[in-house]
Amino acid sequence: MKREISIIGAPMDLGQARRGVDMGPSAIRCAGLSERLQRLGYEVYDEGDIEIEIRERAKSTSSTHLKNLEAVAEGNQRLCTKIQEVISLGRFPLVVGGDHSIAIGTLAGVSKRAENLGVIWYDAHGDLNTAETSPSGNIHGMPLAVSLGMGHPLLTNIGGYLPKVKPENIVIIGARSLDVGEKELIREKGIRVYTMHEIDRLGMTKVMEEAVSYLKERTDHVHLSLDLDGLDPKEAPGVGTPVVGGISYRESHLAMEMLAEANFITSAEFVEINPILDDLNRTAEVAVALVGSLLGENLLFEQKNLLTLTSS
Ligand code: EXY
Ligand code: MN
Ligand code: MN
Ligand code: MN
Repeated sequence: MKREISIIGAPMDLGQARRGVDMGPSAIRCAGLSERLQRLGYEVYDEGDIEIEIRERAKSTSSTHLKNLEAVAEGNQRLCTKIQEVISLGRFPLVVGGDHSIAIGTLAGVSKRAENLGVIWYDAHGDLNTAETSPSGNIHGMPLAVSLGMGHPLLTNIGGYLPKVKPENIVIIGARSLDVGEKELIREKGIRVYTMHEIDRLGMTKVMEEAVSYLKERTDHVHLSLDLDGLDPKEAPGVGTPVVGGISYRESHLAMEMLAEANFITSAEFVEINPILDDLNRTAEVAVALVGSLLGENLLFEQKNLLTLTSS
């Protein structure tokens, strides 16, 4: 049974305008990511960081309002290749960002092996904009649409195939800031969304039970894409696009613990940690604690609760 995890840093800050999110991988390493996983009993390989162009050299050359398009695409192609390499070694890919545009490369990397990739998108936002609907031109607001095959071909064709995910295999959790075009797309494609309203109303237990059984029925691999801005900014302040009224720290742990129990997550990424905007290194510490819960940490006992981490 393989219990090997590869940490892949993706210091991407070109999918949005604020400085500092490229320091996310470093912050999360400082917060003790490897050690936490080793204590749980996993074999941990830190693959280092994917090369990302620096902002000063990364202007878009083509006629598009998508910011830093070519450099975002190149970084994501490298990330995709790295993930496929890690998967071929039978290891669980754990990607740390970086802004959420890196999900384009992650999903391109993990989807290749799946017939029916499932995606849990834990986020205040839908990240479902296209060039036409985006209010900002920021690619970190687009990765889920890109993965559905919608958007600039330089992005949708990463990995050499499209789409990476079917709309019925997506579950969004924590949404509370959706643009008009994103809402239309959600309705048109029938994407399952648990907004904060549903979380308040049903409770996180019910939301996760439903999400897990929905995805178990229809997918063969499930990727968790966790944007730290899904949490309330009081508890995870170091993010570039905070939205009040978010998921609590404890609800987030409960969600991760339920995913650990379900034992069906085959890849994960933690994104949008911006140490410049943080309160010391609090948000990275939250991320590391959530990774611990996702991968089987037990609150009461030192006892190991290793997940299968099936990678094939
Ligand atoms: N919907 C807005 C946009 O497209 O510009 C904000 C997107 C923020 C995306 C964040 C990280 O999840
Ligand atoms: Mn950079
Ligand atoms: Mn996001
Ligand atoms: Mn977000």
